[in-house]
Amino acid sequence: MANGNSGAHRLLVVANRSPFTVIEEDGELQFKESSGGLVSGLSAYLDKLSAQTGKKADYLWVGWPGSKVSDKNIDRLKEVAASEFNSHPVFLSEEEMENFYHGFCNKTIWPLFHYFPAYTAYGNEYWEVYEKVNQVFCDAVMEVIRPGDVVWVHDYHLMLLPRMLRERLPDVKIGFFLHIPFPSFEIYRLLPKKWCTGILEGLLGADLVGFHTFDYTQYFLRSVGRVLGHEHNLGQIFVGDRIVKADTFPMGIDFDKFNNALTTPEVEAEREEIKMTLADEKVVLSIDRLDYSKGIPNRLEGFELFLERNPQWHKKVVLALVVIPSRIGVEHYQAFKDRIEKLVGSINGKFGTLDWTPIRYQYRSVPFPSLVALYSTSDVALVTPLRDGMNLIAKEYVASRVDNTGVLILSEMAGAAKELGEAVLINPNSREEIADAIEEALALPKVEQARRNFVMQKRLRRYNVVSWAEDFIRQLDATQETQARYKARLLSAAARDRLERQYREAERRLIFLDYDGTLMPFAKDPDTVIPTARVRDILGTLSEDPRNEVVLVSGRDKDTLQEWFGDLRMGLVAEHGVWLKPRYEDWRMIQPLTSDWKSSLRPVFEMYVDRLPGSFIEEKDFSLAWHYRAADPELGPVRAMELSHYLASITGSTDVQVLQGHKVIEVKNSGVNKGTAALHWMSHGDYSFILTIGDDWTDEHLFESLPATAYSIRVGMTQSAARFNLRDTTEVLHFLEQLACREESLVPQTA
Ligand code: GDG
Repeated sequence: MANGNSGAHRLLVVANRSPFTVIEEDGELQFKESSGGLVSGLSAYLDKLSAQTGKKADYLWVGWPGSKVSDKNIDRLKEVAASEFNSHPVFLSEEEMENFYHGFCNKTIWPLFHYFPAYTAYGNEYWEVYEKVNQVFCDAVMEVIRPGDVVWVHDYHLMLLPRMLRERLPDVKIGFFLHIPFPSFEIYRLLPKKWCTGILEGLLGADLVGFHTFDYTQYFLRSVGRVLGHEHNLGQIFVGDRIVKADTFPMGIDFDKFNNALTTPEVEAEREEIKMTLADEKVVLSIDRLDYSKGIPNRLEGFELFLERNPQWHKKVVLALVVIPSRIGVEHYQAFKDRIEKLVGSINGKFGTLDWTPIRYQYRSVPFPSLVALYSTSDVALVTPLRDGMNLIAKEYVASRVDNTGVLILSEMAGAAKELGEAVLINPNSREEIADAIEEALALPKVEQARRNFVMQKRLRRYNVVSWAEDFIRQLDATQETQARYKARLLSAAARDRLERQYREAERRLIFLDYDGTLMPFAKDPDTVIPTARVRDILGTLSEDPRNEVVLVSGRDKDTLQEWFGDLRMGLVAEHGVWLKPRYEDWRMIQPLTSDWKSSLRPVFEMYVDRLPGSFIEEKDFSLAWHYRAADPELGPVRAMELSHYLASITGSTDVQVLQGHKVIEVKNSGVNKGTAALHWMSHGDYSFILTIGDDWTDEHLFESLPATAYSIRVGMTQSAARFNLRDTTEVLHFLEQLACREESLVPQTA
């Protein structure tokens, strides 16, 4: 980590590309500002950040500068990158770039995440270099990061980076934003397991993971659940003791930049030129990077059908087709360009005349003034991607329509369609829909055009790229605050010292311990969760101490507890408080109960065992439990919800209650719980120290029944009536071991 002013809170933007491109020619460096969605979008936000503080260095952009330079120019490159572009260059060899950028990024992730599995390459060498390059970025960040910096990682090139950074900087604030779609699980799972897991774990190193649309966020959460087994609550995922939030942030554009550009002399000149050339024709604009995801052939076929069906429009309309060079060198792209050019030739050949060319095709980058001139002079924009994370072109077209006219035809497969519902929405796979949409757009009255654009512009103006970035950073702060609140509940060293002191000083101590999830981690089959020698040792040591009364409070049946712990000098509670066994005494029921209800409910449980493979019934003396830990992780909770609703409806007027534990639904007599069982001990002795540890909500009854001075600890990072949290069973055992050992070494051995 770099030294520096620790008071300065900078934003470190980390993206594959720098905000500039460097070229070395005859030993001299030439710098060119990069265009493109992310760079132009974020620069508006970064400019605002600079303006707010009055100084330029409030952010630093870490990225690859576009080419390799000779060793003698490296220092100079770093210098100019820092002074001119607030940037820190990452250096990659050509071979790394080949396997990383052209390989894993653009031949594996890009096609797969855009639903082109047939184009997806699964080469292991790509994955290895992807890992390696993410590590190079991690090292580059480590070189420049200062305490207090916030790291914002962008896009699919760097999905492993958040975790790599987290391992080296556990407390740094990290946000990640994915600019492309996150695909549905059925597509995502096509990746080899190691990559599936690695990518999700990589992303979960961040505090906040952002997506353009609600669907992408849901698909991500679903993959996290299916692949890693982490559940979420409204997008909040507990990963160990960390909270990670997944949320939706539809990226906006720099609205004013497009809306105010028309009056600049450069744009005016460009507009005049276009108007002179296409004076008598309506213009349908198509502009995209050359990419198979953008649906350019589909749109050409749709235009062709439109011309076929509408001879009255011949010579009155042109399609201005601008294709921006991109990813030159990836084989699909070259083949794709050929296909587009063939189609253009064929359509022009079929419909064109000496004085009319239906498609005006250009393959080139366009400077900003030409781009705005094209947007603002075109009557229709035809945006038909087969898949697109967001699609900024659609938004920029609407923003450039200062007089509110113009019609946007937009694919419903673009993220932008979620916000631009007033556009003419089409399915890009249907040439009929595209042809109909062009016809509809050309005939749409100006008043209706204005009405639609007015609504869309209002939305784009308000949630522009600056609001988008501010919203993201605000959420990132909020996630870390939530995280800090949870962390504050962890049993701190100071609280632990206090607890241990009171423990040592107390004459009589009462200790309640839950078993599953507290002393032992869960397993698919509860019968296999047999206490280890270590657990028995801890319980043995604690219960041997004459000042201790140790009680194991479990939901398990009494025979199992008897078999596992009957030889220890401790109290036992089975079936969540139905059965008590004070030490040296026999088992007894807490109160007279009946189990007649079991026979009528058993068939209901059996029906759910049939409906959910992997689930099973556990029958205890006074309860029935339906376990579903080993079942399908998504169907399980659905069936559990159905079962518990059904049980609640049929047991409403009876004396039984329905409990939901960790992957288990249990029915038992009401009025009996771990809390009522604990009262038995608390009312039979005068204890100056009480400690309770439990992990699920059946233990909450226990926590609530305790006096305020008692120590209560909930295992896992969840809200609870307990005073403290410990992370997991490992921490519990370590804590109890220390309590037991310290005591042993402090108490003089008299025997
Ligand atoms: C990815 C996702 C998501 C492009 N060429 C020129 C130029 N541009 C500018 C456009 C626009 C941006 O680049 C392109 O953005 P898109 O959204 O259309 O698409 P991708 O490049 O595929 O971007 C996409 C985006 O990230 C943001 O998250 O929307 O879904 O695929 O801003 O204006 N600008 C100029 N000349 C060019 O030649 N002036």
